[in-house]
This record gives sequence, structure tokens and C-alpha cells, in this order.
Amino acid sequence: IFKHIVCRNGIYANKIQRFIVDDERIQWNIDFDYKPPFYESEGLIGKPWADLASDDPNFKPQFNAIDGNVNRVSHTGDYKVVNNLPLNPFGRTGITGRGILGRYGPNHAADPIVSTWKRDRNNEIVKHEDGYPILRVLCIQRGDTKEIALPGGMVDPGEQVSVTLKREFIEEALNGKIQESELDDFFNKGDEVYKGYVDDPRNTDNAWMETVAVNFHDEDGTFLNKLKFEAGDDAIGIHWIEVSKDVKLYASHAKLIKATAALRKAHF
Ligand code: RP5
Ligand code: MG
Ligand code: MG
Repeated sequence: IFKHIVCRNGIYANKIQRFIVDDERIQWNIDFDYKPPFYESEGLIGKPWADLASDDPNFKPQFNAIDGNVNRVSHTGDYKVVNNLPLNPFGRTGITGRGILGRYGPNHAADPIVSTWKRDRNNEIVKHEDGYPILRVLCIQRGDTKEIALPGGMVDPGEQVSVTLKREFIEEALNGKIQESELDDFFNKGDEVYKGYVDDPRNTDNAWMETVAVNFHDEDGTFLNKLKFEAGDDAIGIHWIEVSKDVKLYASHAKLIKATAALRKAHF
């Protein structure tokens, strides 16, 4: 079973030391003297996109269900709920409460993986010495951790994932300066490369990120060449990365570009 790393043993949100959980004690069914701190960011209280406080009598979430227009269903299957708190399906993280995430349980995101081939001056596709062509993927730099990441974001309540993918791409990589309809044709042809848990630094024992990652590939590069990329919203930079095993990305995004390289038969 997958062992999360990013959301374990570090300092949470630059504030709170996570209770140390070693590799062998991640799983909930392994007994040990586990005393994680509780943290729920005050900044979340009263936010329309966030759950009510966990101790608010009006907070009556329907876990493992579509709760009104909030999707509390996990891509990983049914998760356990103990004392009205959902348990992270991948085990202990060293911190309880929802931390800085808006929702208890799964927090659904979508990640657009916009790609094209690396080309030389003569417009020929550049191949690695292993014979495979080199894929380029459009990434952003995140304002919060400063790491390079896919330009993904949260699925709004009731929003179709296909809409989130396009909306977040426009907000973060095009600074909102394009009509949605101009991306329609390109975003209509996507290949899903991953759906599930994300090992995100914001995850806690009771709240975690999940995503649907979809690859939108421009085979000849002509469409992407016409776009003017510019960081927007919470992104602070644009980075075209050359896909390989050496690329370090936010959370578990490297796994997503690995799956994309396999799909496109690109160098990794
Ligand atoms: C990651 O957080 C997801 O894969 C997605 O890229 C991102 C969504 O959160 P925000 O970018 O909205 O902070 O886990
Ligand atoms: Mg965003
Ligand atoms: Mg984002």
C-alpha cells in the first residue's frame, strides 16, 4: 500500500510540528501511543467554500455521499468515519482536524496537464538519447510553497470536473485573459491519466486532497504557440518543464506527469 510522505513528519502550514509517524505505523490498525495535535485554521470559519467548524451544532455532514452539492465521495472508495470525523484513507499524518483545507474528508481538485513536444529550431521533435521524444508540460509556481506544480484547483460545489480543468487553467496560467470558448476545442480532447488521492502538504488525518488529472496534448504545438501564458490567481510564475524522472514537483504531481509520459510514449 502507498505510504504518504509529503503529508507526514514535517511542519504543518509553517506552524505546527506533525506528530512523528514512522513508515511502519502509518496504518490506522497498528496500535501505538499516537498523540497528534488538532488544528483547524481560523481563516476557514465563515468562508462560503468551507465546512462549518467541526464543533458547530449545525455541521451535519453526510460523509461518503453527495452532500447537497458538496461531493464527499472519495475516488479511493468508502472511508471510515470515527466520532463524526472521516479518517484519511492512507493512514496517519500526525495532525488531526482539517488544518487549512476547506472540507473534512476529501477535498476534490482537478489538474490539467497541458503538453506538447520539445522542438528544435527546425521544428523537429527533440528526442532524448534513449530514443523517446521529450514532452513539455505547462506548470506554474505556487505562491504558497513556491514549488512548481500543475495549474490545478478545487472543484467548486456542483461543478463539472471538465469545467474546473479549463477554469483553473485560465485563472492560473493565462491570468484570466482569454474567453473560455477559445479553449473549448483543445479542452474537449483530454485523456484522464489519474484519479485519486494526492499526497498534498495540507492533508491531515481528517481532510485530504484528491484529484482528477487530465492530459490535453497539442501534437504539433500550433495551438499552444498562439497562447500568451501569464501567471494569475495564486500562481506566481509560468514554467514549461521537460518531463523526466528528475523533475521535482509539488505534492505528488510528479506521479501525474509520469503517467502522462507513459501515455504519450515520451521520455521519462
Ligand atoms: C493539489 O492541490 C491538487 O493536485 C491540485 O493541483 C491542487 C489544488 O489546490 P489549490 O491549487 O487550489 O491550492 O493537491
Ligand atoms: Mg486556482
Ligand atoms: Mg491551484
